[in-house]
Amino acid sequence: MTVLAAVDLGASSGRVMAAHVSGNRIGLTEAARFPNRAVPVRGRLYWDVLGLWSGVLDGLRAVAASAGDDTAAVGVDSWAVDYGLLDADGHLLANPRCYRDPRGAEARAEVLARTGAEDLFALTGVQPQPFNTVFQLAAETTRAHRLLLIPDLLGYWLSGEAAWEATNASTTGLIDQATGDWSRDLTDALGLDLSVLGPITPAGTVLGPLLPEIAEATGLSAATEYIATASHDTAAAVAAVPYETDRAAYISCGTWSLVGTERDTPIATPAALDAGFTNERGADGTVRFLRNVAGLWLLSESVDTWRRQGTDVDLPALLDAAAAAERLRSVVDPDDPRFADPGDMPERIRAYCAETGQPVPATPAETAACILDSLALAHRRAIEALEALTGEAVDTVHIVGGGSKNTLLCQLTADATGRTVLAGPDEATALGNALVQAQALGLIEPGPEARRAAARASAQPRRHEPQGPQTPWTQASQRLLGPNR
Ligand code: LFR
Repeated sequence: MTVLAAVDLGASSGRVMAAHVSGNRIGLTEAARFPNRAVPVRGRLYWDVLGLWSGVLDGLRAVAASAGDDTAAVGVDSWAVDYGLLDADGHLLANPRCYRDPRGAEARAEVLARTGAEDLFALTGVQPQPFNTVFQLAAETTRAHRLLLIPDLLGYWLSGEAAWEATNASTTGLIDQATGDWSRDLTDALGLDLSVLGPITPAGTVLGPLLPEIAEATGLSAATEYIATASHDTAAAVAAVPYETDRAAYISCGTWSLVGTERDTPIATPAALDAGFTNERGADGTVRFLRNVAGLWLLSESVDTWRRQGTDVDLPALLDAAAAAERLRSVVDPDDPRFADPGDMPERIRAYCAETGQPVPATPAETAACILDSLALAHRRAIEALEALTGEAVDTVHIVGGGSKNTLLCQLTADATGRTVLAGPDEATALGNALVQAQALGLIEPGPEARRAAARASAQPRRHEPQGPQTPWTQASQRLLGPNR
């Protein structure tokens, strides 16, 4: 049996999964998991990329120990937009910053003053979020020789080959959506150095074998290929959605909830800009038309805060208590900018509720209920906007990724949207990473249809039908967003 190593780096953990391919079915087993978190230093926020690198090598060693020479390839995906800068000899110049670092917001204002938000959106199709690579880059003066996004950086360390993989490159805000290539007009206008970027590599490109020293250090065979998989984690997750109908939307649910559909063409209209949507590229060049909703980040930051303050939190018990709590007692807009930075989330939620004249959540259970109700409402808002912008009805919502294990959030999303929710796979990112690798090696037929069939063969989603009346959700939605949105 062929084994593929899918390295998946998320904002709160990294993992190396062994993907066993048999026919068009992929079964995943976890070889290693290690924590990840942004590290604050003097008001700045960094990633511990060398800690991640050590975790990746340990994970590959574990794959080699169990699958040995059956391991045909390795592919890496991670969150988007962040990068490492290299000198002319290929050495890392500085520790990569985290996208929640404050520097992007200021640069965003300066860039938008020059380009205009609507023109920039029309050019790139990418929602101008403060963390986009374009704004981060505009905030730094660099003598770098190369810029590599995080998965491409790790791929370079593993294979010696530099690549600029298309799905992740599409998130940078530096690509002209009409050509699919870096926009020289934009980099010239902003005074950015285009020479740090190289040719775009399609997802599913075999870059070549692992470097000999990496094969030796991990115990993998010297013939193991490195594949530029769909290296944006969300693109990998979307590549593994087990679609059953063509009227389905997805929510890739984890730190963020990415709510969208796959299309052939982008929508870069002022209405899409206003509604917070973006156009990113998927495997096989599809357009991932989606909105970033602040996701389970609000809950994970709350849990961290309680633990820091000495309250012992058991997550399953907390979710049971949140399920039993009164529904829609108080709701927040999870996308309010005050929730974007790391920190005391329960306090910010209390302040939001007090300011908006709602009951203030006093206990962890009430706070968790508020967060999950609010996320379900934000999912509903995004699905409704999606339908309005695409003119296409959505009857099924696939929730994939780690958040699909949160059965309460899945049920509340079904209730709030009035639509069937299909939950899982929870390891969609690793599965999509492996599916794209399997296609690159010819183990699975090429093209999106064969990939979706393989995703269906590899997953058993859990079904949630909407329960209870829609009226309370509609009323809460108006309370949250105002009657006109
Ligand atoms: C999800 C994700 C989102 C991206 C955000 C920041 O993990 O990749 O798609 O907008 O992280 O990179």
